[in-house]
Amino acid sequence: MEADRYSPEHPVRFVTATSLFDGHDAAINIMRRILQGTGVEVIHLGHNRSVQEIVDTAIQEDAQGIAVSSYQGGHMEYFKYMHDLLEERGAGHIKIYGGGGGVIVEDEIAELEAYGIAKIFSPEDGMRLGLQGMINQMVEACDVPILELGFGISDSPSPKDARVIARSLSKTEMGEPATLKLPAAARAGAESTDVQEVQIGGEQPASGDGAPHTTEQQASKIQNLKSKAPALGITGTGGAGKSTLTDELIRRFLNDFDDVSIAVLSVDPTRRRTGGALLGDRIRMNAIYGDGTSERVYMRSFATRQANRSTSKALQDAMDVCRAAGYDLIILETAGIGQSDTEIVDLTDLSLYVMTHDFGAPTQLEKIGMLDLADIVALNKYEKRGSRDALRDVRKQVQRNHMRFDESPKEMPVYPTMASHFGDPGVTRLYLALLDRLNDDFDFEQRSRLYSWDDTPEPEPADVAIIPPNRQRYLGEIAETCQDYRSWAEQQVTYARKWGEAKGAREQVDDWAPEDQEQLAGRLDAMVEHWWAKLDARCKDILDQWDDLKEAYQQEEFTYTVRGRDITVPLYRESLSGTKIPRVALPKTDAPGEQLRFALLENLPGYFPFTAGVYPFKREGEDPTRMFAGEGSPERTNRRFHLVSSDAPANRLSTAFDSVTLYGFDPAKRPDIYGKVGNAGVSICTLDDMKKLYSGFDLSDRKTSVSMTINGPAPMLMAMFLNTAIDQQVEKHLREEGRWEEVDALIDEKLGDERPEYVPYGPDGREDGLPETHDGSGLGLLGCTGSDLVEWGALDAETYTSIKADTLNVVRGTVQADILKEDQAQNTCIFSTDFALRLMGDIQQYFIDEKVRNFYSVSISGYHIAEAGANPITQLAFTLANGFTYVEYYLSRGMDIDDFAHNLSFFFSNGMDPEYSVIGRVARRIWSVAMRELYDANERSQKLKYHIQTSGRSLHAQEIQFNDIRTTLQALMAIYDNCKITWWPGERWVRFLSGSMTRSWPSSTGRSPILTAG
Ligand code: B12
Repeated sequence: MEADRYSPEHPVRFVTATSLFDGHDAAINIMRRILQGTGVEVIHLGHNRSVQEIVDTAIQEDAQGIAVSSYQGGHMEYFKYMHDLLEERGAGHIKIYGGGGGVIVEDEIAELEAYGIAKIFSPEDGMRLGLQGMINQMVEACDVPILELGFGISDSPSPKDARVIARSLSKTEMGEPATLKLPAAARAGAESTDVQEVQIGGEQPASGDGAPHTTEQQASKIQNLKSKAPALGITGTGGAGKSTLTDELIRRFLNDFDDVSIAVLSVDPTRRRTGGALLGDRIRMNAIYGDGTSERVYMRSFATRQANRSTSKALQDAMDVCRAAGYDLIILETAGIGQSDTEIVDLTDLSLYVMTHDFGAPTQLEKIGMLDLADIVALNKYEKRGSRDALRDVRKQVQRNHMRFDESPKEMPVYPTMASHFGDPGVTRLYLALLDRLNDDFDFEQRSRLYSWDDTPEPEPADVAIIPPNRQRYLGEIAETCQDYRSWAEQQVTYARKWGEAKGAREQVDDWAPEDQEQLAGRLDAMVEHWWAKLDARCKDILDQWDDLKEAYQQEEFTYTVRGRDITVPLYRESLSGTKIPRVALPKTDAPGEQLRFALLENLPGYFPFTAGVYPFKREGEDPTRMFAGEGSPERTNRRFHLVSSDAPANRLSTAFDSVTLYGFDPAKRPDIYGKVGNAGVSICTLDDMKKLYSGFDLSDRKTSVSMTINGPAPMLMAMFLNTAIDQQVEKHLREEGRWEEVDALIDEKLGDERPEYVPYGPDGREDGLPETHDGSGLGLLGCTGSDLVEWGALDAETYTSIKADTLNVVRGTVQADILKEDQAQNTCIFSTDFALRLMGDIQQYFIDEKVRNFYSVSISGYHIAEAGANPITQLAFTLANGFTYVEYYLSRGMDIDDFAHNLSFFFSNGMDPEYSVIGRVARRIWSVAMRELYDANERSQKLKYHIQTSGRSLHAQEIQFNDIRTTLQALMAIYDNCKITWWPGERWVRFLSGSMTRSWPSSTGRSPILTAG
């Protein structure tokens, strides 16, 4: 039974996040929502957060607790480091909570809790306490007045010490006076080292209208301090991108000036029903973290603690605290609630209103009070359709509001921006406008070093558009195309049925021989002719050829052609009891309507619309499996790859990278990185690592195929992979030419002691030699490349170029590289989505130019979308939409559909829901119809190829004994649905098979049944 909700007596604040290089945010999202529902103010940082970022945040936000999910391993180092850093910063009172399903095992939990982590929740805790029960435990333990929890601060902290400011702000927020001890030297002109005390907030009641409520005397004291920092108020409609814009403005201030410091105060509403709040602005702030930045930027999130008010009563005091501390600029960001959110104008010196084109009819603009009051307006998300018209309307409205009819609307302080685009000139222009105002109206005295009006053009949406404006309705068009095809097919089926009926009646007239036979026959002939004439030529062909096709599939063998190669396969399998079972069966119907319905909507495997499969038969001689591995060093994983494929006829490898690699970082000794190196994946950060990883496997062999689960840094890893494949062939060539010894000596001479080695470390330390099946190949060019050999005169450029071209032509595999689903579900994003998409386009273009024909440039993945919470239908909808987005983008770059569509592959999750039994069929049909009917693509491009991975989410601790059965059923369903390959990875240690097991579990065969991983 779910526990009752605990009601905190005091304001409780938590920072929530997932750990570094960790995109598993589903769990923490659940936990933070329940925390909010339990009355907690949650400062949510999202995924992939370093210990430093979380600790800085918890201190600046004066939180009682931190809650982190950690699924990527390295949790021992991570949580301990967090504890140590908090202690070191005098913030040991902040309690740390965590969880990570079955990844954090019992002994580790005990060790962490003994170290000082308040609690790590296991799946067993979840079962015992329920979700609410776990949250209650945390909230109750943290339900302590924050002011009673002391920071360990030395006697004379710097005025900008985050802990002092944090606590002062907490005091003013509670209506208590905050006393700041400031060096008198901070006062203009003062030279003494005396300390002066300033009291802010406290006894005097709030004025209620948001006016300052420090006493006059105090106010003048602050005034006297060096800084009368101007306050910039930023408000706007929800979803307008205020925080992203704020972040981009801060980034420009920080880049532009070495000594400008900024305090950001951000306000979000408290939920009236629960008393909790999601303080979500920090999640968009990137510029405020980084080396040395924490001294220059302080950020604090406030909840209104009183629903329906967008600014907290304490804000004026809060700004005074920041002024007194010496910040040069205060930014106050409030949630724009309703159209009359104009309080910010009273609280700040300069105000910025952020809106988008999405305001409805132009008359609505007349109701927006901020268009009357704001000093500057930003029309953000300018790349969206309709923004140009909106800009014109807003400028007109501002002109009207301010009666500035003698000026052009273009002169109005309304700036189009696209804050989510890196380096957007619109944001830079807005920044310059703000800077001008700060300098002109307040003594900000800072002139931009990096930006100028002259060098910054107006933003141009077309420059950033991934999909050209005239194609933005593509998803609608695809839906219409599929619906039209369906309607057309249904209509053709009706004609065929009627034709069949007429033909049948005509035949009966012959047999029956009625009196008016001749007349009837003539009329029926006309009817037969009528319906036949209505049928489309394609449908006539289908009906004409039905019997021949049926006969062809009733022979012993069938021959078909794939890319010019004839493949002959048996058409029957024999059961143990001797029954001959056809591998493909046509529907047993003579009715033309039914025949046509089958052919148009289902069809045999290998025939449009490929519902049953894209090839006539399953591939023989290569199992639909991949050997999945990745742990520790490249050498260790290489040994593993050799072991798991030792007796396989084809080397089908699948690579799991560690989370440090997944996020494009280098391994490092910093504890929150160190613990994750080589954990749950292989650590690859150089070309040499990649060469070692696949050494002993000929990547150009037709029987070798490699898949790589990498997305954010996919372009870089792909480059490493291709170079590995090329250098392998260079080495092979030199050996075949009998020149290897000579070149080997040259490399020795060039690299000396720096020449890298394959160092096989195993679980027991350094091991000797290469794996048994490793022929020593692929290691010769460690430390150098084929092009180095050209430079050193050891290889002629022509030979190298031809080896390169041949290799690119034959190399086989898949790189996941799907950035859209990263943005939606898996979160290994390291660049902006636009930029990452452009990189994907570059890679696809390279594949076309260099004729990389046997490699999938992307694996468009629904798996992660499903595992993050989608049902089978939404999984498919998002995934196909993403696939079509790539199509549209590549087309917009001028690529021909038939040059790239065959490089696209798909990847779905199979769970237990009934829809999973047909997910492949539905996907194939939609894809092929859209490809043929809308994009005019050739047959090869119409074939959607996908693989399935069994659902990790469907595995759980409650019925752990059924997990294997579930997985097997899912895999079976996938095979029945004719998926290209099913992921049956081979991991020796299925420690995390269910994510709920609490100890390492060596499988008895040395090959695990199935390991789930994305
Ligand atoms: C869902 C999932 C995914 C989804 C994540 C979607 C998302 N946005 O969150 C996707 C498919 C994207 C994914 C990807 C990957 N995954 Co994954 N994933 C899982 C899975 C199936 C479930 C994790 C989960 O969210 N559980 C739901 C939570 C609520 O339940 P729970 O984990 O049991 O947690 C309990 C308690 O610990 C507690 N709890 C948890 N956190 C917190 C926090 C707080 C504050 C509190 C109070 C309580 C609490 O709540 C639960 C109560 O019962 C697990 C396997 C499994 N079945 O557990 C693998 C698993 C975690 N993934 C794994 C791996 C390796 C990966 C990848 C690295 C694979 C790869 N090579 O690409 C990627 C990396 C992604 C990334 N960006 O970091 C491994 C980790 C192995 C390891 N560390 O050694 C696992 C264990 C699977 C496996 N067997 O290999 N994954």
